Amino acid sequence: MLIRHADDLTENDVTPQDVYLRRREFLALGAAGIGLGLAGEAAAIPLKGNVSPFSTTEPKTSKEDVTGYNNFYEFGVDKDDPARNAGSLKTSPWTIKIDGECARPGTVDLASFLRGNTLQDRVYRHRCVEGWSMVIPWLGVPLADLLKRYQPTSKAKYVAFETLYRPSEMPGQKRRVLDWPYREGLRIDEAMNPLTLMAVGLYGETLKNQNGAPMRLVVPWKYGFKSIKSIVRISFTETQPRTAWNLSAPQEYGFYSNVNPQVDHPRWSQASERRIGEFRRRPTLMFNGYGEQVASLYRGMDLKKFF
Ligand SMILES: Nc1nc2c(c(=O)[nH]1)N[C@H]1C(S)=C(S)[C@@H](COP(=O)(O)O)O[C@H]1N2
Ligand SMILES: [Mo]
Repeated sequence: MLIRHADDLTENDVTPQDVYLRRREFLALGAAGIGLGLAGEAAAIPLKGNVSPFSTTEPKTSKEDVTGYNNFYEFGVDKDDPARNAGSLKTSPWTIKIDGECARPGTVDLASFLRGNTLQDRVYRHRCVEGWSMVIPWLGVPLADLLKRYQPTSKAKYVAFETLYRPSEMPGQKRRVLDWPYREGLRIDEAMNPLTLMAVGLYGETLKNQNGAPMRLVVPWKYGFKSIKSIVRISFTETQPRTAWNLSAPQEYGFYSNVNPQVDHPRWSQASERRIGEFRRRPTLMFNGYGEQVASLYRGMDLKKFF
């Protein structure tokens, strides 16, 4: 398996044969699924990625917990609701619209995304604002590789993301728990940071619906809610986008939402966390342990004000 720095990977890199074959398998099965008129959740298809130097070597959270203990309010607010209810979501066909401040607006579809990119295997820490954490082996592509193709203009200061709005398949959207669709946003330099991943799989398979199939964001130095699931729109914007949790409780959830043990949530401490599968709490690390990669993005900012 190739081990190279993420920055060294270019579109011209030769795709390893096994990745290529698995992609063909994926596409073939995807097409078969459509042909048979299958509704609901696509069967998990094996995927493979190159090992990334950004991966942590900490023990991974079990696949059962990663796919069974979720936050995805479109399918209910309890941790086991997404696994029970997300089968109703049809993830094929799927396109993401890319618009706003860019020279080449367009659409991405999952199949061409997989054909055009070398996947990376990234084992990331994941810290939920609620005080628990996991270690998850994602498969995905640096978001920057995708965004650059649409040629953001100099006015593109932020990137806004939107989840699908389809109450017939996302029963949680029938209640106004949040102002649907779920929305998130990043500053452009955060979006372009090599850690920021557009994930299409985990544990060597395509994403399960409860984890945000078919494509979801992963921003490992921020609280989990920034990692928006089942994305259908990405917009380059000049002004800071509204985000679902900030709209719902602005005093509790700011735009930045960087993991920060020194800034408590108004209703609880953020100094420690419980790793799912463990019993003792462990201290929470600044930027979730990714300070080496991202601390420079926030130099000179008051992180209590910009929480
Ligand atoms: N569309 C959407 N995206 C979402 C959420 C959600 O409710 N809706 N929950 C967020 C929260 S709070 C967390 S912790 C992560 C959980 O991701 P996981 O279930 O894959 O671990 O997804 C985030 N993305
Ligand atoms: Mo979360």
